[in-house]
Amino acid sequence: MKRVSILTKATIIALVLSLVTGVAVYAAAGIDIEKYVSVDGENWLDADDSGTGPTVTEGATVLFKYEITNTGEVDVDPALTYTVTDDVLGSITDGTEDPLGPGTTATITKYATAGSGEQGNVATVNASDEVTTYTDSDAAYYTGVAPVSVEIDIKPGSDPNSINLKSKGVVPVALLGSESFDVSTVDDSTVTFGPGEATIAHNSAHLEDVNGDGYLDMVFHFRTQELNLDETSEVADLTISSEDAVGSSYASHVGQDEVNIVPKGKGSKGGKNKD
Ligand SMILES: [Ca+2]
Ligand SMILES: [Ca+2]
Ligand SMILES: [Ca+2]
Repeated sequence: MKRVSILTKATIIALVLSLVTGVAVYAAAGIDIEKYVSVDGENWLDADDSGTGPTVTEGATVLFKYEITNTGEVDVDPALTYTVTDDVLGSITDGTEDPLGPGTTATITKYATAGSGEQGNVATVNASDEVTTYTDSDAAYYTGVAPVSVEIDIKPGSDPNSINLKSKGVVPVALLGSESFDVSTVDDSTVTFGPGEATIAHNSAHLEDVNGDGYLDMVFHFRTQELNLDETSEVADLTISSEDAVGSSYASHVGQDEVNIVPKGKGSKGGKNKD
């Protein structure tokens, strides 16, 4: 007899109460919340514990779904109302306009911008039928990861990569392919360069193996005047953007190379060292 389950104990208590009072005992109300997380809005993970959530690129949208269920068995009057708060996203709903009947579930979806590293947060529901209050909490974890790092070569064939800020011309930048990165799959309209986030100057990029390693590279040209580089610039980033689950753009791949700004500003002894 050592395996008396909690359910059995509860049933016994309910039976005893029923016998004593002559009134059947039901679970009048109760509340449950489950918080889920998704990258694509289709595959949802409960992710209650550290390490069980999805990975999301920093800056992309991460989606959360909250399912709130009245676990009660009978209608209560007044009806069960609820509020949901999230310790990171704040108020999710006050729920008061749409009270929950017994056995019914309300579903709410929210978006957030993915942060860096593992992120865990907890949603809490508080419900009331004006006599009794009920509460439940549930977590969801995800891990924000940096964009994929790619190799680039500013001014292929030149080193240093001198850029004349007064130039009215263009700067060539090669995105280097490798065994694991087929650059021909890159949509050149999603590529930007420099702090000015310049888009490509010509109608399209071209494929060429600029470093002779046997893998095709993609060569873009950007107008120098659109780069927003200045005399203090030492590096410049090439960014490839992708669309996330809600259609927002985020940096999915980033490559960086050095720049040598010319002419040097006042006080700099650049001397005769011409590009
Ligand atoms: Ca969860
Ligand atoms: Ca170069
Ligand atoms: Ca190559």
